[in-house]
Parts: sequence; structure tokens; C-alpha cells
Amino acid sequence: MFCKCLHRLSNICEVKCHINGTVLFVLLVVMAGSYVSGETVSAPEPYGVVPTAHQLTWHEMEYYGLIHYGLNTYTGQEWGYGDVSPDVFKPTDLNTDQWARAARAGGMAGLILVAKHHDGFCLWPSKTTEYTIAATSWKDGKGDVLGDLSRSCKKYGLKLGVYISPWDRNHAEYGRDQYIKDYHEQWREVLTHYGPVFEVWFDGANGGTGYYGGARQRRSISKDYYQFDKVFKLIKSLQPQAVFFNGSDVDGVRWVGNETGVAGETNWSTFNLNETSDQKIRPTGIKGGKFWLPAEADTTILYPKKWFYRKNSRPRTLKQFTDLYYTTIGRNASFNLGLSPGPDGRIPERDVQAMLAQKKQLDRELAVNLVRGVTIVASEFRESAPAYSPGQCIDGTTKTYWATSDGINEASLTMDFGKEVAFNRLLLQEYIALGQRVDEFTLEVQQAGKWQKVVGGTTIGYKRILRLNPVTTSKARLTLKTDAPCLTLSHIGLYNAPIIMTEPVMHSGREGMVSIHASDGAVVFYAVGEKSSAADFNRYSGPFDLGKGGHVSAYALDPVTGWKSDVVSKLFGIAKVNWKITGCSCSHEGDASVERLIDGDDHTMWRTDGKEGRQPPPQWVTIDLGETINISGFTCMPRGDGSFVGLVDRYEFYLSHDGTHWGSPVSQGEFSNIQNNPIEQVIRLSTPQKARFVKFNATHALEANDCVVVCELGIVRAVDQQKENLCP
Ligand code: FUL
Repeated sequence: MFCKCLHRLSNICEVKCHINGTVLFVLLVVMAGSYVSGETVSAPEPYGVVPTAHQLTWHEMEYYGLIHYGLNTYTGQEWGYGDVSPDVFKPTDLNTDQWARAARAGGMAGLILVAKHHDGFCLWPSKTTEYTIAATSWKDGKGDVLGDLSRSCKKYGLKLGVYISPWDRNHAEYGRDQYIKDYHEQWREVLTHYGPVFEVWFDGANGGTGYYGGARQRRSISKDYYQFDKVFKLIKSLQPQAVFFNGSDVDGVRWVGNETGVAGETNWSTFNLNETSDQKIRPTGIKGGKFWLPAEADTTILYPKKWFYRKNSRPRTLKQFTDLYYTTIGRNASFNLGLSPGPDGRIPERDVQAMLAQKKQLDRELAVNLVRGVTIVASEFRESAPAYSPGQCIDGTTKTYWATSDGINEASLTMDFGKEVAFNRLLLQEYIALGQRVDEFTLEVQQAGKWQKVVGGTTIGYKRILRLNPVTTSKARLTLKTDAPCLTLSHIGLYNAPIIMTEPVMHSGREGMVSIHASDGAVVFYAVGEKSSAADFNRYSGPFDLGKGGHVSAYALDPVTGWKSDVVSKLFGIAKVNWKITGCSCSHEGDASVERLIDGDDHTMWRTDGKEGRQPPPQWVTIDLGETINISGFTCMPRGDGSFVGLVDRYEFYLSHDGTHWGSPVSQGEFSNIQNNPIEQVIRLSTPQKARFVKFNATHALEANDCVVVCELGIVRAVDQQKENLCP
């Protein structure tokens, strides 16, 4: 079919369409194309499958949260069995406004509530089960968390999404027909009473052991058990604009294939559900896939990853959190971040602060687009029509775009800054309403009159952001390639992001020389002594001697912007140059050796689970300090690699003058919460004691208690403690 605009008034056109000379119809249409000297330059034909209007709206949201809150919050579980009494649900300060306020301030566009997790507990008063919020004492059983959140989202300009777990470990009829009726009804309830919903979420965990009304069984279900086709139809009839997370070809969004928030560097929004899709290609999508199924990358704010609140879990560091932006949104995926309100019903303040800090950091990183206001010259643009000129990439809207003429599938944009500029971020967006087409791009800069490649990549899609090594130039050139008949680009950005001011990391080896590391380009200031005032801080220029041990505080400063990191402090033990291991209950060879306990490296481990097998606690080691020392405490660095195997949680310390007579322990106890917070443990003696020999006895370890793993031991000298007012 061929169409031509015969007459045009403003953007209204009389269009005649014909096939082989036979006129099919004549229409008046509102043109998206451009009009050049009497002729309409038509927009590019859609390439392959394109997003629906609902998916396009979803793409633009980019970043939203996934709230896990319920009985698990009170029991410290990830997957409740379904047998916990609703009585445990006792928030003292549950206020969904606080959730929405935090999400909004953190830059999110919506919140998805896990309205029912696998334990079957419903956060809205469902009529399908008694295992709901109505069975709790909160608001005398008249509360409705979903209702509250829906109102809070409206108040703070956020969209609402809903997750209802298909697997229900509480429901007596799970695995049978009645449960399916109830499960479908649950969707009807949540999609009828709470206003518009932007996304419905289907998790993958299904069937297995559960309480099931007291049966306490394992129940398996068949692939078709949930009758998802009916669920999807129901959802479409109630909330046509909602996109489906994982499982539908229509208005679908695909799981990126991991829960670590990492999309593929190559990431097509096209995919083939149920056919060739396996875990490995979820992050990358499928070029030319049959369906528009863009990736959603989910992970948690807590690290190590937990979906539900844990007493001592911590949010990701600014660096980790910022990285996530680039591995999700920066790679053509949306970013769905798990948030975990605590037992009081609030998102913990430290998590809120982490969200704000990440937003602030990203706003700084992508603050000034150096391409705005610069002349951009395209190697070609669509029949020279102004509507497709390169200026459309920097006009502040992604609704307009630069496009090439049909047949031009490789083209470039040259930006002349007129002066030297420095940048380290490249941001690109395709006009995906007409499909995703770019499969190769290259950025070059002109240096000494020659073009040098700075970076290259594969796909772009809705959005692609690359972090580059800093480069300075007065001219840059972007080249795009595609297999499609032509190219489109709706946005180009080059930014000069300031460095992340992460807290400095301090380290001291066996010799007691302290070194401090910070982000590249940062300047570090440090002070020795526990109580340091601003005047005590000096500029760090290289490792310094702290052989006697003591406290060091430090912060990093960005000399360009003046931004400072938080101040961090660390207590260093005395130097270990003259230390010797004099005995131990077990030492395997090589990387499990007991010598690693005093090698000054916090990452190497003494392990009693070597090739010869696992040796369970108690396991001890004796150390000669080389001289008599007035000892006021000990330090013990646990394994920090995320594993709990051999993680020591109970200990004893002994002292001796001759290395033979030890007496009773001078200190014994528990490293409480070591599992959640595996940081260096400091043990203080109530009264300093003189000794030359020290014995450490690991009396219990986590996991199976069948081996011992410790990274480093240290000694705190009494003189330092007095000097630094450390005495309890
Ligand atoms: C998974 C669930 O099993 C997890 O508990 C969590 O809810 C995550 C978002 O989805 O499938």
C-alpha cells in the first residue's frame, strides 16, 4: 500500500492510499510527519513489534518500589510458612504516607505493594480468607494497608501497583479448585476498590510445603493450575492500562532474570515468551523477538539482599546504590527496588536516607547536558525535513526525534562545542514508539585533529547510559547502525559527573603502617585519636606509622565541588611484626593456614575446613607478641565474604606471661548479630592486663558449627586506650 498527502492545512492532511494504482481510501489525518516544500515527509515505518501505549507510559516511569511488609516483618522470615498468628502484626506507627513520601523524594514514580506474599496473609480485608489484616488488632481489625497506600500514592503523585502471590501456604484449598476461585476473586477485589493500577506482579515461586489450613503438607501444582489466561483477561477488563510483570505476551514486562538489579549491556525490549526464553537470555532480550516485553530489573535496598525487614540489615552503600541505576535504567530496563518497612510500620530512616543520597548523587551526575545549545550536524536526516533534524535530540522532549531517510542505516551526529569540554557520561534514547532498532553505536572525540574512539556499545532502546573514562575535547561524534531501514534517536546527552564521595577505607598491615583509600580524584583528610575536632584533621599524603595502634578518623573531599563523605573511624591494634604463632588446635596448609590470622590482611582467613576435612569448634590458637604489653582489648575480624560457614559467634581470650600457664579466660562472650553485621569486633577488658602471650579460643560457629573461619586478630594497647578515653 502506498499513501500520499494530497493537500495539507497545518498538520491536517488529506491522505490518499492505493495499491497498484487502485485507490483504497482518502482520509483526513493528523500528521506526525513533516511537510517540506509541498510534500509530506512521512515518519519512519514502525520496525518490528512496537510497545503499546500502556507500555510506553510504563517505560517513562523508569524507577519504582516494591514494598514487602506483613507477618514476615515481625518474625524475621523471607518466606512465611502460613502458620503465623495475625496477632504478631502490631505496628506502632504504620503510616503509608511515610512510605510514599520517601519514594517520591527518592525519585520513584510508583509503589507496588506485595498485598499477599507466599504466606497467604492479605494486607487488605479480603472476603476470600480469614487470614487478613482484619484478623489483627491493628485499628481494631478495621485497617486496610492497600487502601491506605492507594490514598498515599495519590497524595504524593505516585502510581500504585499490586503483587498477589499465586502460591498461598495458608489456604486450606491450595492445590484444589476452590483456591483458584478465591485467587481470582482476590485479583477482582484489589483491582476494583483501590483506583488505577499501573502494574500487576506475578512472582515465580510456586507450590511446595505449607501450613495449608493445618495439613502441613507438600503440595505440587501443574503448570496450568492458576488459569493465568483467565486472570489476565480479568485484569484487562478491570484495569486495561496495567502492565503484567512476567507471564503475559500482551502489555507484558519481562523479569530480567536475576534479583540483583543487573540487565544485559545488550538489552532488546523484544522477546519470545514461552518459546526460546530461558534464564540466560532474559537479561539481553531477543533481537527481532515476536513480542514487546521490556525488562524490569528488581532487587532490594537491603544488602545482603533481603525482601523483608531484618533487625540489623543495612541499606546499600551510595556506590552500590548508584551502580544499580546504571545497571538497570542505564541498560534499557526499569528499576524496581524492594523496600522493607520495619515492625513499627515505617521504612527505616537509614533506608530513607540512602534513597535520598542516591537521588542527590544521580541528580549531580546528570545535571548539565553539555550538548544542549550546541550545534549538532547529522550525516543525514530524513529527506532534510526539519521535523527529523538532529536538533530534535536536544529539544528537551523525547516525543520528537532525529530520523534518517529510508535506506540510511548507518549515520552520525557531530557535536561542535566550540571550546574544550570534559565529560564522563553518555546518555542515549531511541524513539521506541516506532520500535527498537540500533544494534551498534560508537562515540568518538576529536583529539589533535583525529577522531579517537571513546566507547562503543550495542543496543540503546528506551534509555542507555554509559559511564566513560573522563575525556576532554571540543568535538564529539556519535555513530549509530541498524538493520532496520532507518535510524531514530530522541535524546542525546553528555555529562560531566562529579566523583562519588564514598567514605575512605583504612587499612594497616603487620607493620602498623596505615593506608587510606578513597574514590579516584578525592582528597582525604584524617586525624589520629578517638575524639578529634575539625582542627585535628590533616591532608593524607601516604601511609603513616601507627605501630602502637589507636583510632583514626577520615573523610574524603571532592576538590572540584567541595562535597565531603561522612567521617569514618577505625580502631587499629598494635603492629604485628614481632608476633609468632606458637601453637594451634588445627592449621591446614596454604590459604587455610593459621598464619593468616596475623598477616595484617583483613581478607585472608584461618580456616579449619581445609582439604583434610572440617574440624569443629572449639579451635584455639596461641600467639607470642614478642614483648610484654599492657593489653586493654582485642579485635577480631570475621569473614566478610557473605558466607556464614564457620563464622565464629562465641569466643574466649586468655593471657599468659610464659605461654604455658593460661588460667581462666580474661574475656569470653558472644559476637551478637555477627550474621547480619560481620564487621570487626572490638572486645574491651574492664582492667588492662600485662601479658606476652595471648590465646584465642573459638568456642562456637554459625551454620553447622562444624568448622572455624576467622580473618584477623588484633591487640589494643592500654596506653592508647587511656590516651583516647576508651575506658568503659
Ligand atoms: C520472589 C519471591 O519468592 C520473593 O520472596 C520476593 O517476593 C520476590 C520479589 O519475588 O519471587
